[in-house]
This record gives sequence, C-alpha cells and structure tokens, in this order.
Amino acid sequence: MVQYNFSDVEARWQETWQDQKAFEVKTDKTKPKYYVLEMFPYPSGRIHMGHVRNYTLGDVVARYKRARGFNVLHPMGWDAFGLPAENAAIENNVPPAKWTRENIASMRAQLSKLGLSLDWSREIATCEPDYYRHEQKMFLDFLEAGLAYRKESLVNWDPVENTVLANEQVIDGKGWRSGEPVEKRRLSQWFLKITEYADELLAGIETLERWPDKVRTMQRNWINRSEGARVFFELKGREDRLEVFTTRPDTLYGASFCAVSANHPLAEELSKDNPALQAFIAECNRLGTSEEAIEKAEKLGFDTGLKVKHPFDPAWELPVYVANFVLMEYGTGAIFACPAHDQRDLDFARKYNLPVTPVVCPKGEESIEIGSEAFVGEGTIINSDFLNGLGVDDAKTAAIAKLQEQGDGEGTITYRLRDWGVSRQRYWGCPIPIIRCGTCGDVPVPAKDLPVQLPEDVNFDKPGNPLDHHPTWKHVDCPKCGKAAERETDTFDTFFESSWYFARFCDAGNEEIAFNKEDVDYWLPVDQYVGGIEHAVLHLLYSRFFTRALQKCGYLSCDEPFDGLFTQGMVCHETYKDTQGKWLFPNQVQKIGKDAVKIGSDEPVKVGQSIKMSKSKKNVVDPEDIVATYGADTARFFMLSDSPPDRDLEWTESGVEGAWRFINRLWRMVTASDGTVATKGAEQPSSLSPEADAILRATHKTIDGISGDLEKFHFNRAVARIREFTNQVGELKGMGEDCAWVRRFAFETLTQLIAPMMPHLAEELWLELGYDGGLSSQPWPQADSSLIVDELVTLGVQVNGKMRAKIEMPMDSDEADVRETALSQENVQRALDGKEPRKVIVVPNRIVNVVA
Ligand code: ANZ
Ligand code: ZN
Repeated sequence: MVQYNFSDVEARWQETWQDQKAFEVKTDKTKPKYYVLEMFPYPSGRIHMGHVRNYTLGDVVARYKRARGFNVLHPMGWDAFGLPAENAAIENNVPPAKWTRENIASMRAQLSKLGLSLDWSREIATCEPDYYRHEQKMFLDFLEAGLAYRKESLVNWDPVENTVLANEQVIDGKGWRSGEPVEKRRLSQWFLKITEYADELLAGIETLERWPDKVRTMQRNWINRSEGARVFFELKGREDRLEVFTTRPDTLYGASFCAVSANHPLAEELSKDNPALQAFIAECNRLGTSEEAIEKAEKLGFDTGLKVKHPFDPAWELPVYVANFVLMEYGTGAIFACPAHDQRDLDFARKYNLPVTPVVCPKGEESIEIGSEAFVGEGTIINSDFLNGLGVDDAKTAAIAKLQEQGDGEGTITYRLRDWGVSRQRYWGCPIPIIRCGTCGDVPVPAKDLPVQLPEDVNFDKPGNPLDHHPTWKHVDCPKCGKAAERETDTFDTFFESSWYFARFCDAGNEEIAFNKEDVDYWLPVDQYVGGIEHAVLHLLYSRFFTRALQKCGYLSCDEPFDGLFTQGMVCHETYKDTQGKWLFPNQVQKIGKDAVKIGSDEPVKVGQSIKMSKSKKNVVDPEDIVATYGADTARFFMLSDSPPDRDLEWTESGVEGAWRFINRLWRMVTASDGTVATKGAEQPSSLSPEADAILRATHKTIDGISGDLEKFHFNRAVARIREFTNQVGELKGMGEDCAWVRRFAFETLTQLIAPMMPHLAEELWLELGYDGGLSSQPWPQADSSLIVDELVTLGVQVNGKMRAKIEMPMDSDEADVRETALSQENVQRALDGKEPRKVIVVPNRIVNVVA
C-alpha cells in the first residue's frame, strides 16, 4: 500500500511557493482586494498550538479568497518589544535584542513548515528601527495635533517589575506578572487623548457588524458613557465649592454625606497638618488604582470635619469624608452619597452610622424600607419636595434644571474611558522621541534626527531602567537652545506598536514614511482579522483610536481598521498526573481506553480534565513534533475538523491519527484508480447513468455547501462535507465512460475544495491529476445551480408545544441550519421574548420543538 510521503511533498511545495513568490502581492486597483490578518505573535521562541489554530484559520480564508479572484494580502510579523526579553536578559544574561532576533528566526522556521500562504516580503519586526522610527514620527505628529500630552498622574507601580502597570495589568490589586501588591505613585507620564474620541469610538461600534457581539459589548462597557450632572456644594467656612459628579441628581434629597478621593486636592490640603489623615491616605494608596481592587475592598472613610450645604436647602448640612472607594480619575474625584439607592454608599452609611433616606419608591408599592440592600431600580420620587411624584428620568431633568438655574450645577457627560498612558519605565521598547531641557522644557526630537535608536549595549546589573544608567545615551544637547539636556528615558507601552502594524503591512518596505497613503487606502480596512478574545478590549480599542488619530494627521482615510473580526477558541488537552501528583506531558503517557500508564512502566496515571494547553500543567503538544510525525496538512485538517472555530478544541492523538488516515485514504483513492478515471480534459458524455448523475449532483452540492461554509467560518462543517463526499465518490463502482468522467470531475473538484485546508496534499494531487500549473493559482470551482436544487420539505416549528411557524428547508438539511432558520422566525422570536431557548429538538424533515 502506498503511503503518502508528506515530508517530501510538503517541503517541495513550500519551496516552490517561495521560488514563485506565489503569495506576494501588489496594490492593484483593477482587482478587488481582500486583507486577511491574524494577530501577530510575540516572539517567545516557539510556536504553540494556539498559533497553529490562529494561522490555519486565517490561511483557509486567505487561500479561499485568493481562489475566488481577490487580490489577497496575508502578511506576518513580530510584536517584538516587551518584558519577556528583558526578563530573559536578567535571568540568562542575553541581550534582549539578540534573544528576540534569535527567537524570531526559529519561529519563522517553524511557521514556514505550516504551509501558510504568507507574503513574507512584508515581514516586520517592531523592535527594528526601520519600524519604530515611524511611530516616533507619529507620536510627534500626535503631539502637534494636540493628541498627546504629558501630565503628572497616579500610576499603578509594580514594586517587583519596577514599572508602571496599566489598570488592566492589575488583577485583584496585584501585578499581572509579579503577583505582588501594586502601589500608587505619582509620576510624569505621556498620554494619548483617546477620550477625545470616546463618542466616535462608541458610535463606531454600531458599524462593526462583522464583529462578535460579545466583543462589541465589551468595548461599549469599557468606554461606558454616563449622562449625569456636576453639582457644586458650598463648603462651610471656605471660599471654594466641592464639585461632585453624579448620574443620579434625582436622588439629591436622599443625600447623606459627601466624599472625596484620597488623592483629591482637598484631602491633600487637609492632610498637611493632620497626621491621622495622612496615615489614612497612605493606607488608601496601597489599594492600587484599578476599579476592581477598589470595588472589592472594605469601604473605609475619614471624617474631615468639614461640612457642605445642600444646594436645595441651605440649612441642611452634610459631612465631608475622605473615602477609599472614590476614584480620583473618574468624574471629579468627589461624590455626594445617597445610601438608600447606592450599595457602596449604603455599606458606608451603615458602617459610620449616617442617615439613610429613601427617595425612590418602587412602582406599585406604597412605601419603601431599606435594610442592608440599596434599591437601585426605577420608581417614583418621594421625600423630595419639588421632585415628588416624578419618575426617575423626569426628576433627573428637573433637578438639573433647578441646579442650573441656581448656578449650583449643570448637566454633563462622563466616560469611564481614560486617556491612554503610554510611558513605561522599561528598556526594551520604542524610545519616546523627546528631549528634556532645563530651559525649553519638553522638546520634540527634530524629524531629521529620527529614529532615536535604542542602544543595544546595555546591562541589567542595577534595578530600574538601563536607559537611565547608560553612560552616554541620554545625554544630548537641546535641539532648541543647544544647552546640555537629557533624553526621555521612558519607552512606549508595547500596545503602541500593535496599534498600527496592520497599516505598515500595506507598504512594509517604505523607508521614507510609515506607509504610502495610496497603499493603505487600497488595503485598509482589514477585511478579516482573526485572533484571541483576550484582545477584545485594549488592542482593538487602541487600534481603532490610532486609526482615527492617523486619519486626523493625514496618514490614511478610513475610520475603522478591522471590518471583520473572528475570535477563535482555545486549544485544550487532557491533563495527566503521576502517582506522586506531578504533572506529566502527554508524550510521557500511554492511554489504554479511558485509563493511562506512564510510558515504559506500568505506573498508573491519573487522567484529568481537558483544559487550555499551558506549560504549567504540561498538557501541551509541540506543533513541531506533530508536523514532523504527520505533516502540516494533518495538523491543519485536524485543527479544523472537530469544533466550530470559535469554540474550544480538544487536541487528541486519536483525532490527529484520524486526520492522517483520511489524508492517506484520499491520496490512495485519487492516485490508485488508474483506468477508472477519464483523461484530463475529456468531454462530458452526452448521457449519464443514474449512478454517475448522482455523483455529478453531489459534486455541485458539495461545492455549494463548502463555499457557504468557508464564507461563514463553518470550517468544521466544511470538513464534514469533504469526508461525506469522499465516501460517496469512494462508493462509485461503475466502470463505464460516464463514471470515469464523473470520477475525474469529482477528484478534481475535491482537490480544489481541500486546497484551503490541506494545501500541500491538494497541490500534489493536482499534479497527479495531470496538471503542471500550480493549484494555488486556480480559480475556485463553480457550482451549477441547476444541479443543486434539493427537494424541499416543510417543517413545523413549535415553542413549548404550540405551533408558531412553518419553514421550508432542503431535504435532509443540517441540524444546525434547521435550528438557525427556525429560531430566526419572527413568531418564534416573539414567543421566546428575547430569551435563549433552553432546548431545541430537531426531528429531521418533520418538526422543530423549541423549549423556552
Ligand atoms: C449620587 C448617587 C446616588 C449615585 C445614587 C449613584 C446612585 P457610573 O454610572 O459608573 O458613571 N461616582 C461618581 N464619581 C465617582 C468617583 N470618582 N469614584 C467613585 N464613585 C463615583 O457611576 C456614577 C456614580 O458613581 C455617580 O452617581 C456617583 O454616585 C459615583 F442613588 O451620585 B452617584
Ligand atoms: Zn533648550
């Protein structure tokens, strides 16, 4: 029996594609373009199965779209700045640049073995000056456009990593890498004005129809627009007023106290001659600046002794506290509290024995009692003088009108989104192109002096930033006055590089400018972006902001960088432990049915749940081993087979073997049927036997089905169709001329249909079928619509036993298709009333039962 020699075949085709520059593209306005991009990898040193899944998904799209006649851009690069390189430098004494470049080289070699249809001529590495020089220029342009500024601000300081952390990098009050409690510090930082685009970024989400709803919701919540009011409370015995932000001016009559953040100027002022307050503020500062940390901490306060007057009743005085749950960076850093209708305020009021006056009565109730739970729902205003009897919304409007009339406040809009702090006290990043001069202040590095190169001769002997201790690097003359000055030694947050790399790919070789406008305007937006859900907020939001900022500075024309987004699931594997409870790698374990033993012994192994592959649990399979044993096509095909791409996938040895067997079967079927296959280009016989006709129809149906699947990212269904069709063709027994003809037609079509998934096998089969031109330049097969009409059946759709709709579907439709169509019926939707159905039972060709 002939075995398919994958290693020869794959190496040969990879070389051919490379020699022919098969996937290199140019801007060509006569052709429709399609830009497929996977989130570029961090060069950690080795690719893992998550990468394989990510790039396989993208490659299927790229190859499919190419066959469909698109001018496809599918590039690859390296997100090469960041902490791990510095950590490696500290631990193993290798310079970060060397470590990074070596990792890139080995990962590039690994990646190239996967047979991805990438345009390697556009490869970029963000740590190289020919990349980051352009972002230094961008920063200077942003500065000029008023989109960048420097200010003193409170930061999360990781005492172990010696750096500032973004709020998102603080988890439960601890550094995301170090796991150590984060402190607050005041530092001068560079910021990008993302908040200036808050409304646009919010509105833009509505246009992103090809993004997962989940991601759109996460972005909306992140920006979080709040309509409310600023209220000015007169401070007794002082000239100034306390300005608070509230979303609930309707509850002003339920006010119980005011509170300011520990970092509020008022708190700082009062603490000057108050050691107890100083101690309290210090305690608050240990909490970090993240909302999460603050939410979880016990509510604590310090009574300042100051009083404010209520704006609606000057005789009414409220105490002013410093409270640990008030954030300085949100609203005005000060609040008025209404304990009856806000849980944090209530917890605080109960703790410090402050009044709790309900002012909103739930609809349909006579009165309201507040125990330990605040009432945050809708209702009618009570206990509130001129607001009594109004609903919450009307009362908000009336309260704001009155405040405005009195000069005690105004309506306002606030966002949770804050400006993006981009300074990092780190070496391995892009230098911020600013020179600090004692006379002139912050002076931008003149464009002709860019790039500000990161020195590579650094050492990590001392804690902190090596750029700071470098003997010469930071000492320069001021470009304005010529006096001795110092470079900014902070570098950019690495999200800076990933916020525009997709644009650089459009014109990656440009040495003069970041990219030519004509090229980006042709290629952008990215038509299909593929990556992990972990980037749902930051990377995607920053990129959306950057695109707008770059537009403002004349770099490009689009608003949104990513037209379509697909978030893939994770690759999981069973976990194994030996008798001592130590984790084992899958390749140390032999499975026997459901049980397992350690290879080379009969020591039993405990088989645990299948969870995301991770080094710490050792449940990892090295893609390089899989490619060496079975070939890239097997790995790719299995990756696509088992689960929908947005769900988690369980990696199993048996699954991989199944894919490998299938490849061999296909190979034998096509190559070993001499004499039963018509010659290339043979004409279709004038009549076909029923047997041959059935295969002809099945072929067209398969083309149609797979095309639809690939358009919709239903890759696992496409795989199922390929397997099913292969079975059908395998069962064709006829030896006549018509069967020989249809057999060839089926083989050729099958070869083309598998090409996006198993490109090497497909190319080789195409060669076997007598074609010497490469398959990767062939157009996608066309389904003849007259041959795919199915017999239609009518199915009833019941919701909780009640007939709600009738649907017409092709006979023997996929269960998932039937389900989708049934649930999309208007009457069914109405009966479900916005809820997810608990169960959907499809009785094929007859009925769909929905249980609500
Ligand atoms: C009085 C009030 C009464 C409030 C009530 C709520 C309920 P969102 O919706 O997230 O925007 N707040 C304002 N600034 C704050 C700060 N710097 N730190 C902590 N909390 C702050 O939240 C707005 C509400 O959060 C505001 O409305 C304010 O409390 C509080 F029954 O004002 B509210
Ligand atoms: Zn100067």
